[in-house]
Amino acid sequence: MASHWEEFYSTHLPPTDFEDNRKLLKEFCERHNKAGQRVVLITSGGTTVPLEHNTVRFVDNFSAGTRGAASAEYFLEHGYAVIFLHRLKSLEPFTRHFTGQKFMDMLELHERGPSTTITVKPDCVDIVAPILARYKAAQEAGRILYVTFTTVSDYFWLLRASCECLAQFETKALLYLAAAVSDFYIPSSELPTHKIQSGAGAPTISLQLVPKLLAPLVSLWVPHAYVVSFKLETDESILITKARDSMNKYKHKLVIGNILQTRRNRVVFVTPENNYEIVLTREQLLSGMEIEDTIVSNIIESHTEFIAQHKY
Ligand code: 9Z3
Repeated sequence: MASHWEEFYSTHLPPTDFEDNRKLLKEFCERHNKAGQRVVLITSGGTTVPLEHNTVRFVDNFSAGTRGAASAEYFLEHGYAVIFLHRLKSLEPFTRHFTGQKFMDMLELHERGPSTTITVKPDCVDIVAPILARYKAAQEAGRILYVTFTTVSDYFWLLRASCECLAQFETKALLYLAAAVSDFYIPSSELPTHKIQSGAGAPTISLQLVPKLLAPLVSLWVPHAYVVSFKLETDESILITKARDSMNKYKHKLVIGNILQTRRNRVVFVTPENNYEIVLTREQLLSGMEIEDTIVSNIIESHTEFIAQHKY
């Protein structure tokens, strides 16, 4: 009998731009693997669960993609090649620093007819320049690949395709699964084609469990990689138990637990050996420090040890 995840792939079509993305992933991975690079797959942002095939309405979640986008910058800084698999329109590395009106407020317009120019305000140059320099360096070296998803089904297809390309890196591949993936969905076969009409009264919507892809990912798709998953909870009293359960079940290398409201300043690392916390103080947060800086440094240290242990 086909497992739950196999059944999912046999009953859900890949996204329309799937083959293009697969080609890009293949090219990116082959180039960096040949160069002996380490690579990280970062998943980031929330997934949607459509309520209709011609989707007008969908179920979504809170994730802004801050964790993934910030972490991507730190992995690039440490020399990793980065596949940034993220929700369309969620935060992206580098541009995340200039969202909303921030960007406009940093510019000055000098209207001189045909020789009109735009400059960065002098007091903003120290903010923009280092970010721009890091952005350009990553682009010019071709060290980051952006791939987008919207629905949970798109995400599933692109995650498996990414893993298929990452397998060749063996222990040099790191998976950093920070996306907030829906646990529930409506299978394609049960979706109405057209917009749900209100005339028929309030609909009862029945969701089903999505397959847990961490199982085939760890044991079949990238069996030699260093896999890190995140566990989100809202109830502190169950966080560590749930994170530990996930580690025992999937037998990967690290689960990072976090609570919705405190996720920017506190996380718990649950490893096969122990648990430990990373906490930022109010002062550290106010000074602009980001918890992802420490999370990424700690993971890279463990990934380096892991690679060394598996060399023969
Ligand atoms: C996380 O726990 C991430 O840290 C956040 C980051 C989504 C909380 P933001 O995008 O938030 O910076 O706003 N990601 C994993 C969430 C998740 O759904 N994990 C599954 C679970 O908890 C397991 S894969 O059951």
